[in-house]
Amino acid sequence: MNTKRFVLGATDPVIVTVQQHILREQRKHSPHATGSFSWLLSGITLATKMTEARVRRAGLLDMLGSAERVNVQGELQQKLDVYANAALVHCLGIRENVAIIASEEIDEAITFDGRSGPGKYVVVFDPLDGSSNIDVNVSVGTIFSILALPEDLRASDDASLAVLQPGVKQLAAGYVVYGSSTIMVYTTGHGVHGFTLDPAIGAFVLSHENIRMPRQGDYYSSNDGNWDTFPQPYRDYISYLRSGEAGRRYSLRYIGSLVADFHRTLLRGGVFLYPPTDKNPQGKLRLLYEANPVAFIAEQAGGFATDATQRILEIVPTDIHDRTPLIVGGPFEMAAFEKFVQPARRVPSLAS
Ligand code: AHM
Ligand code: MG
Repeated sequence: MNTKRFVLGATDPVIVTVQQHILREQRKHSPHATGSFSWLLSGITLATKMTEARVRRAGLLDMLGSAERVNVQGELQQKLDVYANAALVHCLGIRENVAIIASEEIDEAITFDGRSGPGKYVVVFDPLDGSSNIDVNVSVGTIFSILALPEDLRASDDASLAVLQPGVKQLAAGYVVYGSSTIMVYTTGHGVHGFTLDPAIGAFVLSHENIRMPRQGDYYSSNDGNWDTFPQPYRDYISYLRSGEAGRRYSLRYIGSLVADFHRTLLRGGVFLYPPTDKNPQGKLRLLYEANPVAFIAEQAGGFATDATQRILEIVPTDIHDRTPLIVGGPFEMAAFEKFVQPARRVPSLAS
């Protein structure tokens, strides 16, 4: 029988969705991959599309304001925090390859399959980052990190042991920003790629391939309201950036949603800092589901992330909700930071 082949013409749109991209990358870097990993990531993209639909219509759906519940961090949960968390728990819970999850909004790690089933991944996430911005129509996001289930974990072990792995062990990390458009950025250790949600077709479509951070940017990003309680070396560093001595006078950009502040820093360069403060002496941001994913992405894009004493990705967590100072930025800014804040470890190969 004669079958007609459909051939795209030069003017036809050629799109690459995030699922296609993941499969293509897997074929390139892990030819024996089973597709299980892309199945897991499709659970995350589905959950983020559910959340994005609510974020877009929040004011029309009684989705604004507090849920009148306090999470493990002692923070008042917003209705959208609760919804975004439930969407991820649901979408990952029906992926049989996910063994354990941990969330900013849940006290303990959750085991899906008793670790005797086929689950081999651990997923850690901040379902809705920047929740103080939800009610005022400012960008918020979802951040995630994927780890392998340790092979030596026994069924009787506490599930959080599977989660307490340093960031260097991440298999993949990413985030979605619900901004003026919705963008997903991910890495599996082979560069950083960005996808814009096309609402007409409901798919994340490749829009930013192989993102590299600029060597030097124009912005620093920190909560200047905390200036008086920043340790002196941080104040000296920021004063240096403002002074023009770095070859340009840096401007301040601060949204108050890590995911949005980091996304700008990734594309435009510069530095984001959340130093220790009087209120948060250990830093405010959470290591496992905020700092680690961002650090993995930054390093893959040519930047670096530190807590001012060591590389973020090498910190060994002791609790799933551990906090850390976070300084993340491009090559120029991170090399300069090293000179101001001791004993920050040398920034590998970025100093020039
Ligand atoms: P959240 O995950 O509960 O929203 O809190 C984390 C947020 C980050 O997105 C942001 O960088 C930081 O808190 C802002 O904190 P501050 O308001 O102290 O500047
Ligand atoms: Mg957060």
